[in-house]
Amino acid sequence: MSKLCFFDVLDPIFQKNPYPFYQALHNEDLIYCDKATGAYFVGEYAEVERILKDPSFTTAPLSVRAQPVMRDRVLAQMEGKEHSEKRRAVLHGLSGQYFKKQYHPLIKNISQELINPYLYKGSFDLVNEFGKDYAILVTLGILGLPKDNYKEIALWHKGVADYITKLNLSEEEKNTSLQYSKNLSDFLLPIIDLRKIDPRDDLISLLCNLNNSENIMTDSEIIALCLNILLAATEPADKSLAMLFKNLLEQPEVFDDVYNDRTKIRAAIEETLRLNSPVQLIPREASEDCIVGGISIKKGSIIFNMIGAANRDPKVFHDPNLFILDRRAKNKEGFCKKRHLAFGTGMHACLGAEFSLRQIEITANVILDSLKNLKISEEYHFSESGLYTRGPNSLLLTFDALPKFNENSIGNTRVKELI
Ligand code: 2IO
Repeated sequence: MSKLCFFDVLDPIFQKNPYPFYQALHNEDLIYCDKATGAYFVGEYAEVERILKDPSFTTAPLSVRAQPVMRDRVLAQMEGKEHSEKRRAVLHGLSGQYFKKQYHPLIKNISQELINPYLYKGSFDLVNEFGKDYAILVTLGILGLPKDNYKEIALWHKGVADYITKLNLSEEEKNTSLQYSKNLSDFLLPIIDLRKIDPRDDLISLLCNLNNSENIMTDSEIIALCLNILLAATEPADKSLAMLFKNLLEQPEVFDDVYNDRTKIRAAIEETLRLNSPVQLIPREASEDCIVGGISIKKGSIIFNMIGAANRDPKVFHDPNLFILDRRAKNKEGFCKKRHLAFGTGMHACLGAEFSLRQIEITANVILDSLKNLKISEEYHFSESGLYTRGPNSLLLTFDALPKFNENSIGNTRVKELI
């Protein structure tokens, strides 16, 4: 039976580095319980998997965590026919059929355009000078939203994300988040009206025209679905991309291996998602009295599934704290008994999983093809943050700068042709 261990989820030591807490959880078979709120934190792989697959652990926590800023129910709050229909529709909009034609060039162009200004510089911060803009621009692209004021939308998105993912927001911060959510809604509403009359080939048009005979969606339902996608597609993207490059560049021989054989990028992304899961917590509520890890838990209790801990469970992953590129290929040797839970599991498992893997793969290729002699800067100090969604605060990289365009020496050669 697990031991109940009271802790403070807001403890700065835990926030700074939760990984030793995860290790203790596995070594000593613990379930944490937050002293202030009474919420449980479960990290054993088998229990997390069971809880996520068992509908008696509901997504009710999202009605307080997410609904106020999503302005209506998100997909994870739905079930039955409504859930399967809407989920299938969004999945279809993100599927391979559109990917090659639309999303691949979109993602590639955004990545290239964002990287171009740094080609002559020889250094950049992959999180703050690339990843954050990249994440929001790709999401706006797939939704088919205008990009002209993307910086403002990124700010509003951050406010909405904070409301859901920060565990200690002040009343003032909550009000700012609610205002930003309203701003996003005001931005979306006229576009939704346009797409209803004149649909285009984008996800937002698909959402607007989802209404079948028995199920007419209200504007707030459409907005909630748009905000759901905006958040779920943006929030983890820069974090995963930066951790991928950090993991690769920390082991130069692994970097070279992937550089020379790009089919290995997928494995590197998957291993990054396991080791540095961008979504660390998935909340559920016990709809009846239950037993978790042998401990009795009362109906109505909140349970945070610690994805970051489950993905380092030594019962499932050999040497769980190490980045092992071919871990999944070595499953027969016990390196990886199951797939990571970074996308969750069960009926609410991430519907953008395949899309996001392809997205990060395309961008990683653009970066690898554009930047030669890529290294982590000697001035770089790693730090990461976030309890719910977690990622590096920055990632300073250096590479060989292209020679500056010089009219006298290269005459009429256009910069474009040089790249
Ligand atoms: C609105 C937390 C980035 C989702 C969400 C809280 C619902 C759902 C998730 C992920 C990732 C976000 N939950 N995506 O954990 O849509």
